[in-house]
Amino acid sequence: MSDLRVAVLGVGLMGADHVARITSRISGARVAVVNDYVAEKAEEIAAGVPGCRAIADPLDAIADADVDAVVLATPGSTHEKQLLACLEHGKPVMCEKPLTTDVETSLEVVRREAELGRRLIQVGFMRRFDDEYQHLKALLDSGGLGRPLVLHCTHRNPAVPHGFGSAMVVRDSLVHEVDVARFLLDEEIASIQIIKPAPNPSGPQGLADPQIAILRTVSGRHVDVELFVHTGVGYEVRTEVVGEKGSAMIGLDVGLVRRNAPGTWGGQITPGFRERFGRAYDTEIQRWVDAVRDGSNIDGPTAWDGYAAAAVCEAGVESLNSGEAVIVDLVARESIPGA
Ligand code: ISE
Repeated sequence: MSDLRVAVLGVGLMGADHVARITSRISGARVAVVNDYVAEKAEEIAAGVPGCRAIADPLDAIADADVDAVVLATPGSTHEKQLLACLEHGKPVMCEKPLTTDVETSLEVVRREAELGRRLIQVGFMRRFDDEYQHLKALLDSGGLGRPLVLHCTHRNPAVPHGFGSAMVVRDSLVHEVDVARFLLDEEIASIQIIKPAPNPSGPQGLADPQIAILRTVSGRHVDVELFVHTGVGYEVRTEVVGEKGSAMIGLDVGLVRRNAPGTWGGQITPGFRERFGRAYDTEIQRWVDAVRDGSNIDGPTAWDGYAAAAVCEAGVESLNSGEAVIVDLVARESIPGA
């Protein structure tokens, strides 16, 4: 079977990483086309990949006869149009989060895919492919902790790019914890409240950071998340599950522990999400490529997962502004056959 010909749309940080991984670490696929709104960037990347062309218009790239499948790493605001084009051309697509930037369009994408009667969209919640999350999920599914009751999550970034506002903490960072909670607990989130403690005086002016999110699942289970995106320290993502028969934690970042400096001991903190989740991204893309090649098209989070996360984040942003707990407005999944 010949290699899957992939178009990578958007070759900024994430997209360029995906080009490099498909070209050097993934089997059964090659990057045939790249696109970016900065045309020179796409040209430059294409020049470094054998057999790859840059196509200036993302919709032309999707429609191209030499493209079998698409990776979307474009800005979220462009996803809706690009996802609908992938559905129209019947091309499987791996879409980096968010699915789209608002709940209505996310739901529309879910509906349109369901109407097709086959799944084509996978959403890039890469943590589900991380070894530690996989182990934790297997432990929960085996009943090893009894019924999981409480989830404590820590999400700390050393810094965020200029212009990253308080709502982006919810939509861009918390969204991963929302997916983790849904994945580990296997149920939807019913409500969310965001609390804004005194902000870090060393952080960007006006940024509500840290934030504490309190989520309640449909069956009443509790999830709390500390979001702190400007710590100046490192990338710290920890998850602890407390169940009826004990607890388990991942993300302790315990690599090498040194004890050879006078009076101190310690190790290293992972600097960023690409280092922390690099292997998870590789696994995610390899499994997606394998799924497209065997005709199942996706092997991971679905468009519904993208929509459900968007609905929780939308309620989260409302709570960020009001301070009150907000009920998540999610349509009944059964009302969309095939979703
Ligand atoms: C970033 O966009 C990511 O997706 C990272 O995984 C997350 O930890 C970070 O907070 C986001 O800004």
